[in-house]
Amino acid sequence: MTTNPIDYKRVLDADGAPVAGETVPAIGRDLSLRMYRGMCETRMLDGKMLILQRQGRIGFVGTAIGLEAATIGSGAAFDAKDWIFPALREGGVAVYRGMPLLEYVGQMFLNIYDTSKGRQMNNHFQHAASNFVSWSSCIGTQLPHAVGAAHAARIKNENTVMCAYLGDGATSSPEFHSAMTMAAVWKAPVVFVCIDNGWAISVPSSRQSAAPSYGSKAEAYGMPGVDVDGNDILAVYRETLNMIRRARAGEGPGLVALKSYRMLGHSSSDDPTKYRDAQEVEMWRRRDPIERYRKYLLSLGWLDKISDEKIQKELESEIDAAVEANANAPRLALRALVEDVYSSVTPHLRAQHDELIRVLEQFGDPAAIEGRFPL
Ligand SMILES: Cc1ncc(C[n+]2csc(CCOP(=O)(O)OP(=O)(O)O)c2C)c(N)n1
Ligand SMILES: [Mg+2]
Repeated sequence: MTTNPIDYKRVLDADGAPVAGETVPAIGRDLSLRMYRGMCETRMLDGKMLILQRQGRIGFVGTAIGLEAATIGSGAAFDAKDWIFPALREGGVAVYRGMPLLEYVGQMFLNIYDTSKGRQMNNHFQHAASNFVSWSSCIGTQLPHAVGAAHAARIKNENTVMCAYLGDGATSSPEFHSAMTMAAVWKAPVVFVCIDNGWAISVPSSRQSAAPSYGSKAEAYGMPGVDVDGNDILAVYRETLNMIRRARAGEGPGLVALKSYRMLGHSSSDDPTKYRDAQEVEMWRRRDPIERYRKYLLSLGWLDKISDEKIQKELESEIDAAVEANANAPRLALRALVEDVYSSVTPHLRAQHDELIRVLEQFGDPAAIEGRFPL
């Protein structure tokens, strides 16, 4: 069991210099820069989506600002053939794995580019081509799904590993217990990646559990657990990869607990100043994961001011182009509400659809009057 003080695995110190005696993952320049780009893309997307939300153009945003090392570092350790079962903040991992920005932003607008066809709340991504499963707002439900998929993959000899993301809050869900129990009993090839971002809405992670650490929870279920400095992308990558390798070799599941911090509110509907201390936020601002990794890349000469600016400019124009293409994209047809679930639309769904059309014809298009029905 992890004893206090918690031994958070680290590769880079606070200034981005390798910690003496720690193994730096041998990932080379290209992957190192790809991961950096993924972190920057995640942050920029979040910033741009927040602006759209504040402009009233999209309904909701939950950001990963401050968590980019935890999300991208863990996501990058999985193979393309592996499956990702996201929690609430891993949209950047979908993009890293190849989700087109047009679809990402389309999911935010809930228009024709949204591959869930408006059946999800926005900011709930999916990308079938990269085995990124549609995420669920119901905390913890993805965990048994990931374990079932891992068990099936093992029976089918597929050599795939499932990634089960969860937040600190999700460790209190019944599904966490079921999933951890069965994963270990079945020796299922699944890696649980718990991003402890300090908060579950207004509940601090220190009040979520009295366990010595989130990583220490693994022991009771009979699997290894590790606590990692979640703002150190190289430590996140290294420790996640260790667990993936074990799982792929048939040695069973593992839990990687990433200590990080949610810099903004729970979502665009939340005001975190109501329940947390500005000093705490300030302390974590000084531990920014992107700054830390940038310093490391600069020190190696793999990045310099000019190439960094080039990356930022490219990202900005790619994201702006995706926003532009979405801003005027057609909305989904109303009939999309009832299509695709059954091979043909059932009588009761048809009746509901026809009733909706009747109401719209009688009272007018809600979009034309900013979403309000004139009732
Ligand atoms: C089953 C269930 N219970 C409660 C909620 C309300 N809820 C939404 S997010 C959240 C907190 C989740 O915290 P955590 O798992 O730490 O994820 P984070 O938002 O910090 O990434 C809660 C309680 C929910 N969505 N589902
Ligand atoms: Mg949390």
